[in-house]
Amino acid sequence: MKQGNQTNRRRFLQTSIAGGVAALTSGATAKEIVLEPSRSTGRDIFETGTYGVPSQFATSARIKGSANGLHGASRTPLAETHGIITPSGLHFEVHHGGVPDIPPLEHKLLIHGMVDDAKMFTMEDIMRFPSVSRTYFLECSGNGEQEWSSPSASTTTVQATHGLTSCSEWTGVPLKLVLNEVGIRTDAKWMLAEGDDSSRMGRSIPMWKVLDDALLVYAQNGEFLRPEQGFPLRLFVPGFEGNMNVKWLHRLEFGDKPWWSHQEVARYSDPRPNGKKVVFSFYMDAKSVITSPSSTMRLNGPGFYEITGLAWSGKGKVARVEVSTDGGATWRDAHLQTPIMTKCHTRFRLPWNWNGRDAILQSRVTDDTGYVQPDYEQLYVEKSRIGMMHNNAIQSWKVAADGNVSNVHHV
Ligand SMILES: Nc1nc2c(c(=O)[nH]1)N[C@H]1C(S)=C(S)[C@@H](COP(=O)(O)O)O[C@H]1N2
Ligand SMILES: [Mo]
Repeated sequence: MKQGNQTNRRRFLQTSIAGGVAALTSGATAKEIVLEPSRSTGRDIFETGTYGVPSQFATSARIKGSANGLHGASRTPLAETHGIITPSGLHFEVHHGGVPDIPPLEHKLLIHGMVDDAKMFTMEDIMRFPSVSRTYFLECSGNGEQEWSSPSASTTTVQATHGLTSCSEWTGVPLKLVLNEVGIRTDAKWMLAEGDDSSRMGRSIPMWKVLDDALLVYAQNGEFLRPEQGFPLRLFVPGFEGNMNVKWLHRLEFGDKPWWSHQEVARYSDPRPNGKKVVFSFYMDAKSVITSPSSTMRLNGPGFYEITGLAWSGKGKVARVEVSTDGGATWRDAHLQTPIMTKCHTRFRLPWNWNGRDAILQSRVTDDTGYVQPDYEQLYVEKSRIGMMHNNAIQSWKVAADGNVSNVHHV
């Protein structure tokens, strides 16, 4: 039996090499491989607790309270996540007033204002409505803020430059179903969503979005929301800036005009070159970034590497991702991994044979509205020279001849 496995293994390695991966410089040849005898019995099921944890050898690390000035933020280590789903425990977090611990049996959602019948819903009431599960990205509009205002150090990783985006399967109730129970008056044009944390986060959401795809979310990646993501209930407005996805949701008020809350007037508004500020920008524009190779990684000599990364758009699906290895002089289409879903991270991949010379890696996404991700020069013109929110410019990583990859911001 064991003999058979060894032969299979040898055959597998031989076919791989014959199959055209000869450019790989690492990996032992079959004749060097000596299989160890079977291991002794491993750990028992419950030895590491009743909830599974990653391997002790998996080194994914979070940066909590990272150096971008945002109050209470952690970032997703994008270089160390695979596929499109962010593990719940690595979902980025932004808290304006800490994380409250809310007992779900005590939690209630008040729906009032321009409605026929104001009502209070328990979590049990909400979960009795028909639910849906949808995979969406969530991105803080402050993602990349530092890169825009004052380009950060060459050792800044993709976690620090782009880690305020994550992607999960969210389960919840379409908000419009619940609204049938209260009867929204026809003159209601806006909804205020308010959180039950100390920041009392309040955002005005336009009625058309409420009736389109807004969700009352209670679960994430197959289990209840983490406290940090808004347990027991959060508003989800797919493709809209993170801030509008109000966590610990306890109040929805309907009215005929926006509330001009502190968040929308002071913080989540965008300066423009003409000195004016744009409010209610809502959408996260199409954006992409190469997650590997990326800053602080090291390439082990010339040869084959896979360039891979993530692309997304708050307005729809990713239609195309192009990759440049020469600082934007030439571009090649990357392979888009299916499924490609609306308002969802899409994984792209491109094989690359590195010749060992200096290279500048960039990615550029086009979404299905035809919108193309801008470079920094375009961003300066279209948005602002010194910006804060909604940086979706093309990111550049430099691969030096010694294999070291660094953040060169833009070229
Ligand atoms: N109640 C409440 N909702 C909130 C926040 C908050 O501080 N309190 N932060 C907002 C911001 S700025 C962002 S970017 C997202 C972050 O969601 P996450 O922590 O689940 O990633 O939640 C938003 N919803
Ligand atoms: Mo945010």
